[in-house]
Amino acid sequence: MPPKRSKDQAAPAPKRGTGRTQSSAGTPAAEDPRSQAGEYLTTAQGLRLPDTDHSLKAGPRGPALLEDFHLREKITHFDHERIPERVVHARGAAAHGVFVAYGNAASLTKAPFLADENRETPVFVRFSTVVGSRGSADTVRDVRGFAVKFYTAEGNMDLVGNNMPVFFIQDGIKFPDLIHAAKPHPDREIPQAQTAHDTFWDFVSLHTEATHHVIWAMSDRGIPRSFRTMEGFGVHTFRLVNAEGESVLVKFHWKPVAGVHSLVWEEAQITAGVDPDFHRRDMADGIENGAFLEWELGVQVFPDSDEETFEGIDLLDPTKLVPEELAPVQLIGRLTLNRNPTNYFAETEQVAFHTGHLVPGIEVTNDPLMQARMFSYLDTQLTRLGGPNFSQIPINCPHAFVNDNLRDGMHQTTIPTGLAPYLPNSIDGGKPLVATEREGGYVPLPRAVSGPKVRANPVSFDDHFSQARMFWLSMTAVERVHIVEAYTFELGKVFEKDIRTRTLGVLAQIDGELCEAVAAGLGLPAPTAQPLADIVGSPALSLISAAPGPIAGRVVGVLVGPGADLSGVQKLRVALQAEGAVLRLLAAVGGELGAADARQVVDRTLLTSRSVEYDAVVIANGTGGMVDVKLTVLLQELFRHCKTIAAWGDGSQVLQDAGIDLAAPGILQFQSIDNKATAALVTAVGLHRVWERAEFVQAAATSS
Ligand code: HDE
Repeated sequence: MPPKRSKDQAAPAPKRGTGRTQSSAGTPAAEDPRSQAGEYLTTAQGLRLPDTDHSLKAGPRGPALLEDFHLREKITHFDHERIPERVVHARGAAAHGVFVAYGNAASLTKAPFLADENRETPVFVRFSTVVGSRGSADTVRDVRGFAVKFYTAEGNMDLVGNNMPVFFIQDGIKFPDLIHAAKPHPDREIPQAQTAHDTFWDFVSLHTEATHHVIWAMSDRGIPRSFRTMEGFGVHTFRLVNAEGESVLVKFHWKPVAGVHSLVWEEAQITAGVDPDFHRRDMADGIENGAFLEWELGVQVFPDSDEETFEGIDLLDPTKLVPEELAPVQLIGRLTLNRNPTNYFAETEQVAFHTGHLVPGIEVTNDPLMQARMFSYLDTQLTRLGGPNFSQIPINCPHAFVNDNLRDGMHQTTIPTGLAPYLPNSIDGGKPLVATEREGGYVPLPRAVSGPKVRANPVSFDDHFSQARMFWLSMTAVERVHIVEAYTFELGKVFEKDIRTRTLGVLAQIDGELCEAVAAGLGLPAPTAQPLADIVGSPALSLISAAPGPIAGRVVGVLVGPGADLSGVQKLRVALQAEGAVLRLLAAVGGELGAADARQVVDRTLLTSRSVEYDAVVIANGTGGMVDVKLTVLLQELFRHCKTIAAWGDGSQVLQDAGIDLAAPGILQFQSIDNKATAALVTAVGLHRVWERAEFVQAAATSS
């Protein structure tokens, strides 16, 4: 119990800023706390307003009066609506959900949200790009943030990860250098949200510990299809401690139920212009339609040895991963994102993650990148959220009781009782109490720390190339072509020849074939290859899978003309809906088709649509004869991006007229829409792309 309020004191009535009744901890609010209250427009003081369209003036043509408190309040508040965007990860989107533990992790950790079978923990998850500003496009080539806030009964726990398992730097002190190099050039603030420019490649070609992460960013991982098809990684090694005080080292993985899938580069670029909100729209629409986003949480487990290495891999080096073939990922729980935020600013923008938000059973290691993060996240919120009380903002409030002795500061919204916000005290009865480990106190495992005071890395950190080569060797042929295209594109945008040449020197350390292909695309001589010997690939790193996955949230376009077979369209719609996928009707012009009892509404026209919003397109029977240059572009793009294209009946004619080779891989033709046809389509979309078509569509610079 908190200290009692003395009898002579009063406190504000328990109301929110909107006049809504405030809930006390543990009891649901009488009214929905989200909305504003009352039917009438008011000032921030609750005064009803008769007019909000005209300022108070000295006559209809006169000057505005200083006494117009409504004008001044409205404009002043507006003037301060923006807060500083995040210095990195400014562009993001988030969702609410739940994490359910499988119950098989109790031998690893005492943290109940991971250990207790079927324990449900509310979560809020924010995905982001790193480099771009808040208004930049979703589909740029970049690393993606994958930040999870677990509102556990023991306090908030944040797992602030990325969609790639390694990082550009080994020591947090380099982070400002990395970000200054990746952000737009300081003179013209160009280019936005991308690394295809001189300063980035200048830095990473000189700072070769970035080599492994750079090849991940140049791979298809840098352009995810959607948030739901991204893997997530904790990156650093963490220490888990169980109820017996035994510890293990772990790396966290989020495995997407929808599989890991990416865009192709041209598609990503077109999407950045046509629909900059592509990823956030996909997530919000999916959740609204019941196609929830799902991941399984997994851990790779390593003995907690003094060396903190596993099979010769230094677990404190964040530029290294541990291949899943050496340490399999054990799945310990499931994350489901099932609710959209109500208000972007209040939730997604104001959420504050921190690697230091930990609960008993989970500890950080001495990874020097992690150590710097332990300082940075709390610090940055002071500027971004305007003071030290950001944990009182609803999205950041723990679901556990808070009794923190922290007082005052900007935007204090709690009303602490008692006289003694210090310990020890006698005035407030010595409360609050400190908790022992048994009472849930966060007591880190006592581990000896010693060593000379130095600015130095362990020798093992000097290996910058072995895992970059391992990654390259793990890729399939089509993924390698994409990597070559990406390096060639990015370096092709680098103005300084010295930087391009120096980067080729780095690529020569990864692989000769890679280096030569990029050099050929740039028109530069390839340096002699010097790859490390005896490196083997890790097949688990490849994204290309031979087995079809789930298609929930995928979008299939169906092109119809005025005489189209609408009953076939309806059968297809039902079959796709059963899989959680969406059918979008595409026609030359908008409107409705069919009789009243079988009406089909046109969702998109050739003017309002582009190929990038479909995972596959099907041409309906009865559409034959439709020719339009925009349709040709749409179908050609789908073809180039290796997406499934299908037709039934005379729909094939439309494909032929658009110059689509009907004999090419992934062109499906049906007589009519029956179960066999829908099953074939679902399988094809589940395979994500028709990679066999890739060799038809490579850029000349990379197809040699
Ligand atoms: Fe971050 N990072 N970071 N980072 N990071 C931030 O915190 C920082 C790093 C990551 O959706 C900032 O609240 C330093 C690695 C995500 O709100 C800031 C270093 C990984 C997000 C910050 C790193 C991440 C951030 C900016 C090197 C993957 C978005 C705004 C020592 C494991 C969280 C903020 C969200 C955000 C600092 C490196 C992931 C400035 C100093 C490695 C997902 O505190």
